[in-house]
Amino acid sequence: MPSTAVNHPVGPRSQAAFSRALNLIPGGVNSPARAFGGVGGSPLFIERAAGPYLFDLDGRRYLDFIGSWGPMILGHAHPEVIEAIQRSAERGTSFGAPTEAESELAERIIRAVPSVERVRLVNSGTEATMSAIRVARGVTGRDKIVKFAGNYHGHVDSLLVSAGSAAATLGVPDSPGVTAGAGGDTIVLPYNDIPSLVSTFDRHAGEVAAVILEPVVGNMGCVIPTADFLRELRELTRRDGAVLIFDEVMTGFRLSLGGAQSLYGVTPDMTTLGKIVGGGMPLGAYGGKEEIMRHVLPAGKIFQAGTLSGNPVAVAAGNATLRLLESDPPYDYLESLGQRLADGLSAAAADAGIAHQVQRVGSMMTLFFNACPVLNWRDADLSDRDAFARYFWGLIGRGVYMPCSQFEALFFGKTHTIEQVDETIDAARQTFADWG
Ligand code: KE4
Repeated sequence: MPSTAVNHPVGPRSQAAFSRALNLIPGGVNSPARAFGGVGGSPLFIERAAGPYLFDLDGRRYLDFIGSWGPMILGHAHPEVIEAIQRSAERGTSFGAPTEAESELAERIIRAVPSVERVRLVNSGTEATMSAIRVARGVTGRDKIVKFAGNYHGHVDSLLVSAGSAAATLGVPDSPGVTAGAGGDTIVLPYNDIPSLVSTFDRHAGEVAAVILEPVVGNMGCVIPTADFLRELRELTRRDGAVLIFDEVMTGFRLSLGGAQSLYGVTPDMTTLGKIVGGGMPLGAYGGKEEIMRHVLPAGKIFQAGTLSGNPVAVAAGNATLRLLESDPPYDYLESLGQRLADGLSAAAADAGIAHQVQRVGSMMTLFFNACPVLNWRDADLSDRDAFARYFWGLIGRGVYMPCSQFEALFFGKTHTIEQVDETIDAARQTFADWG
């Protein structure tokens, strides 16, 4: 674990692998969040993972605080999840026909998530949010949607407007290729800003199909809703007849078994899910009130489809993961680890005289290099990106793998230990000490 000597963070085999990939895949990666664009340098190429650890091509071990950007709440390669995947794959990988396992996963989601009475399984968080927006527009007959700057909902054209995550990290929050037609009905507001919400519903009464948000934001770093924000949003949308969509792709099954909506006691009309719900396999879901979901084809007329939707192998991973979360909820343990890590990182930064904020809900958290609390994208954008990059590389060199952007949340899971949290805090102390 973390040593005082900082190894050269990226070994020769990772560097060679990246050179090869650059000639084959745009930017050498299949998702820009992995490109280390926000911290410079080249990415580590991973050979395998187990529990809380990643192992790169050069045989180096890292304590993983990305967890595949959220799914790995049970740790990597959990034996019961792996066994479920193997057993399912041996019976065939895809049928293009319904299976009982899909109903089992649907039952688990409906049982856990308060807003979900009916659910449709898809292949990613992006598909889930894209579909939910279409359903909301189809059901209400309205065109406009409201999102919040710094929130990321996948690469849906109408939502790639002032987007967070890699879009913010790499400076394309409004991506080329998104046409005025695709984004023209999207209203972008500051997160946590109730007055702008009220004035928007005054000005566009009866025109808003849906408001979509991250109920706890991970994609501009961890930004927490103020006490009234979610409640006011629920009341305004109920009064106006707009569909309230909680994008819980990241927070679902992360913050509690029922996600942020259970934690904060605010029930949306629709919820989108991903990441943990698939146990690390390609699986997303969207659902909500029966009176809304009954309009989805073939029950209703709103089209949404997918060759591999409800794929049996992905569903097996999802069922195994949710079964383990239901039978032995890790949330109290994760809360205690999170408090320890937050307190320790904050103390290390404070002792080094480094301006910072630690913002956390459960096992998602961000250390902002920022002198002020971060309530919205404008605040987050003032964070010191260079300081974050130095922190990131200092920890990598000490065997700790943090998210490669100031505008992402870190995650940890059930296989992380108190000792590993303490070692992470020590690695941060050593890193800050090197700053001189
Ligand atoms: P996917 O299409 O990547 O499965 O989900 C999109 C998405 C939707 N909603 C929220 C709240 C999300 O966080 C995401 C995806 N999150 C990013 C990480 N911040 C995925 C990492 C990546 O893009 O590679």
